[in-house]
Amino acid sequence: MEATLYVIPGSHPATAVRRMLEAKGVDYKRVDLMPVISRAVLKALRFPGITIPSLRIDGRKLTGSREISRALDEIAPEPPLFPDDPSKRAAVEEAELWGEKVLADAVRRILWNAVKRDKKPLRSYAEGSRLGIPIGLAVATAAPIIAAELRINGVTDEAVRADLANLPGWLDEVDAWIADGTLGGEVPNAADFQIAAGLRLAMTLQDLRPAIEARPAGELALRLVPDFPGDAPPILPAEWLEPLRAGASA
Ligand SMILES: N[C@@H](CCC(=O)N[C@@H](CS)C(=O)NCC(=O)O)C(=O)O
Repeated sequence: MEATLYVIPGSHPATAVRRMLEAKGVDYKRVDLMPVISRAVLKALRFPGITIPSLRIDGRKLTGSREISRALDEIAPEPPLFPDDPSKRAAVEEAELWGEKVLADAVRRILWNAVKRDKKPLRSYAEGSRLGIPIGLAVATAAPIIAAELRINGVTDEAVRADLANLPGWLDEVDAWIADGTLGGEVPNAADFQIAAGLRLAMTLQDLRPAIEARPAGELALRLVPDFPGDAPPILPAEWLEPLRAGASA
């Protein structure tokens, strides 16, 4: 089976799909793209969308981590990413949707806001990638890409402050899903991979990691995504992080 996965270094939904492919034993070629430039490449390749992850597999072109998880279960059914039982499947689909639309979007906003303040950590997110240009050059010329990503993703300070205030409640939600068995089972499901990858990217920010790593949610993220590039030192304003400290000491 021929598969090519288009990724951006440090992309959490792309990492979710990589781990799904690995779990199913599907070999794939990885193509690393620069953010924003990725849009033109995917358009030129006639994918149905212009976002990462996009996957060419078995003659199909797919864009979107949730579209891909469903297609992978058709193409390579074992081990399944969704349970057979309809009510269990509905719970996994709900958690997966939340992981994509709520958690992953928030983590993306938080990361780009941090990078706007200090772009030096960008280099660490590109570790192990093959962008076709030296990493130093990519980082040195990143300013227009950062500006575009701030716009594309609605990265305002207000939005990011709200995300950080919401994070403790979101972590409680993930812990509750682990407790009720929706997440964290023996065979990882699509929601496990989606949510673990989002949390794992969040944990590359030293500002966030202490609030996540010791809880069931953090353990799930480290178990399913042991390796994730990137390490950002404390960057965000201390007062924005107050809700996390309050949550950690509660
Ligand atoms: N929600 C989408 C992810 C869409 C998305 O925003 N992907 C980012 C990478 S994490 C992207 O393509 N960024 C490049 C850009 O928008 O220019 C999914 O789960 O597939």
